[in-house]
Amino acid sequence: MKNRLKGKTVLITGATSGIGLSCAEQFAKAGCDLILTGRREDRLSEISDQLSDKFEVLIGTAAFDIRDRNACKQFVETLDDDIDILINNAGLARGTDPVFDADFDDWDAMIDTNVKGLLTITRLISPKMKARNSGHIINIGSTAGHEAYPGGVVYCATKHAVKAITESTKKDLHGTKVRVSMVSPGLVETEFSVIRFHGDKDKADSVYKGMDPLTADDIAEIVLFTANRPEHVNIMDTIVMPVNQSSAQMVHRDE
Ligand code: NDP
Ligand code: 8X3
Repeated sequence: MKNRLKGKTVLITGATSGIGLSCAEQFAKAGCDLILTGRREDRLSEISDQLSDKFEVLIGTAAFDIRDRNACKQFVETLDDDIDILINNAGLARGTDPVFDADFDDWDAMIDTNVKGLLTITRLISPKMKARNSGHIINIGSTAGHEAYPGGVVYCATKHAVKAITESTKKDLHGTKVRVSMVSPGLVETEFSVIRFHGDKDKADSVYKGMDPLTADDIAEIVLFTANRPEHVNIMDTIVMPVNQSSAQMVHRDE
């Protein structure tokens, strides 16, 4: 496949694990300079060291909480380079309780990260893209942004919001050459479920038991493909599930 990405600067939020980390690896392999963010500073410096040893690319890191709007503003003020590709990936699910039983703090964490954090970064990065008439914003949505399921009242709402934000952002930038896309995965085995179940690893493992889930690399390959299309091609959304999954609750498991 033709590489149209070499030399581009890519900002990835939530690059300390899972899909964001795989995106960092695959975009570095494609010759992109990276700016990686997340809260875990130790992981960011480890990842930066590993990728700079392996690939001839520049890697910058910034550790901050995407829920903190001032921290986001300070981070963007430090950026020297123009961002060619923004991958809005940082996000989480907390809990699977029904609406009448769920924890308010869990709701705040999801809304503040998945919706407000993504919006803040987009608000801060998109003006320069618009001014340069060039750039690509790729949001990580979810099948939960296409189908609401029980126990996912707020997580599904946040991912439906990501779908709406993607569509409105595309329309707000209509007439410019800035591209806006989304990738919407089903079950991907990362740290996602451990975090959703507040650290209960057995419960997290049971989500993927006997069903051959997607990997973070599967999704990063699709993000890379989306970014690597010719400049006149804008993929709006890619909905992707493991073959053993047909909807949020239809998951085939081997005995
Ligand atoms: P991981 O838990 O492995 O990665 C989540 C990333 O988000 C981490 O790098 C984490 O960094 C970062 N993050 C979370 N909260 C914050 C915060 N407040 N401030 C800054 N960074 C934050 O999960 P995934 O890789 O699976 O998830 C990535 C995205 O993919 C999420 O948006 C998720 O909703 C979405 N997704 C996941 C699916 C799955 O089944 N796994 C399926 C569909 C979509 P740190 O902890 O260092 O801050
Ligand atoms: C993560 C996939 O099915 O847990 O977005 O909502 S699911």
